Amino acid sequence: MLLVHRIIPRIPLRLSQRFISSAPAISVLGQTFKTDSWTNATPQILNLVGRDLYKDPNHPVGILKSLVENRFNGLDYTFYDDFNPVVSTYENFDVLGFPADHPGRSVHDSYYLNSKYLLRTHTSAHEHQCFKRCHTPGYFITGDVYRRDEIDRTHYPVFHQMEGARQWVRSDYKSNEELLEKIQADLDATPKSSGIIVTDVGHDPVENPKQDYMSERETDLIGQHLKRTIEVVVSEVFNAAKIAAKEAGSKEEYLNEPLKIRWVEAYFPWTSPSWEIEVWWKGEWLECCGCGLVREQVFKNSGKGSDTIGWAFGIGLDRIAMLLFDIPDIRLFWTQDARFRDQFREGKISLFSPYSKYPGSIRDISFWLPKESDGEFKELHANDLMEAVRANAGDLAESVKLIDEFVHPKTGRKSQCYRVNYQSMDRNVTNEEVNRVHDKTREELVEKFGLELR
Ligand code: FA5
Ligand code: MG
Repeated sequence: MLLVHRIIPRIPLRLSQRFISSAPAISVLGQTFKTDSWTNATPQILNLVGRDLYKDPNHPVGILKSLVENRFNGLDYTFYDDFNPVVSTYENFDVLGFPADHPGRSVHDSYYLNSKYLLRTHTSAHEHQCFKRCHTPGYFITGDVYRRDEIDRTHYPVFHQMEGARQWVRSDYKSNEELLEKIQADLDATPKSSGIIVTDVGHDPVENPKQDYMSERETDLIGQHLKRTIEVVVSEVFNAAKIAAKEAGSKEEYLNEPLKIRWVEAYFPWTSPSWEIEVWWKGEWLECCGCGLVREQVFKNSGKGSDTIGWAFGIGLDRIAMLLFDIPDIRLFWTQDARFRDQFREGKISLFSPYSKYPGSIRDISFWLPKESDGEFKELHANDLMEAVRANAGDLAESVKLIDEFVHPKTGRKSQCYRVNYQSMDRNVTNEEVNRVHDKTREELVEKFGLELR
């Protein structure tokens, strides 16, 4: 089914223009958006909108989603997975208190349909709606999120997040004492995780403070409730991964050790204090989830105000699913190849067995950056180069790396060289095809950004 339709084919543009289409409008999931100078969502990206991998019960991302949801079934949470990925800048940024100059708002980092609408960059874009309309104390939201980013085995411009949140309304209780007792009771009712070692840093009272509208006791209890909830998610998932690895015959040392996790302090504009959780997995700390106590302003913007206190977290599903199912390349999630898709079944964690490895084909792009009239060279944002590669190569682009950079001592001109590995997961690629794709990308970079190829 064709869910996304571009009205007019793209035409090449000049150096300083940021939009990719002169089409007057683009349509996404049946809604039409007038384009303007902010429009930078490419047809390749728009084609992925509506694929809804997380709703497929037999897809690794869908299996992971169900694993988490089932754990919290019956614990007063509502599960949402139907929000439109097109959101307003108000929902994605303003309502959460992102400052006007926050880098996340930049056209280099996000995919805009126009100056008012973008593809959500995180599931937090729906927090205020859920706080407003949810009839249970907590909720989960799952969805696809979109970010312009580098190209390699763990980065893809679309990935999946699961948002969790929980609120307590002060006026529901006769006294603050009663409220605190309820939070304590909810904490006691939260399943305890087993077989994990947790390091907790607490929070810095100045850099990562409690909010004025909450007491020390509220902050402490709700923080504990938040952390215990996330620890349950993490231990559930990673212990399942260990069982799957053992079943598949792995004898690796780490499978018999308790899971190590640590809390580190973080910053998000709409939570305070804030943290991230990291998991020690095969020799490195892996960042899984950002979280914190929701700021009063979000509750105010949801029509609730100082009467409500609570927490929220956002967990990335793809990297965890890669570990869980032993999937080596994030692009595999998007393949339609039955040799991938037929390996996974609802409710079951199983390790991926690679069906074959096709050789890669390396090409470099070397160029001089253009000079401005004042003699300064104009930088090319790496994400703009990544987009040009993606636009022409699609999922053939396995990785793109900056491998060389220098300024000419005499002319002061700056040169860069990026290396692209073209490698399909599903088939052999011919040299002719790679050359054609690579040449198109080079031409496009010259036309759009005024680069001089070397
Ligand atoms: C956020 O997106 C916040 N919305 C999380 C949050 C929610 C904080 C609620 C506070 C309250 P962050 O950009 O760090 O935060 O992303 C959250 C998680 O998504 C990361 O921990 C990581 O697991 C995953 N993630 C982030 N970027 C990528 C990427 N490019 N590819 C795959 N996973 C990613
Ligand atoms: Mg982060």
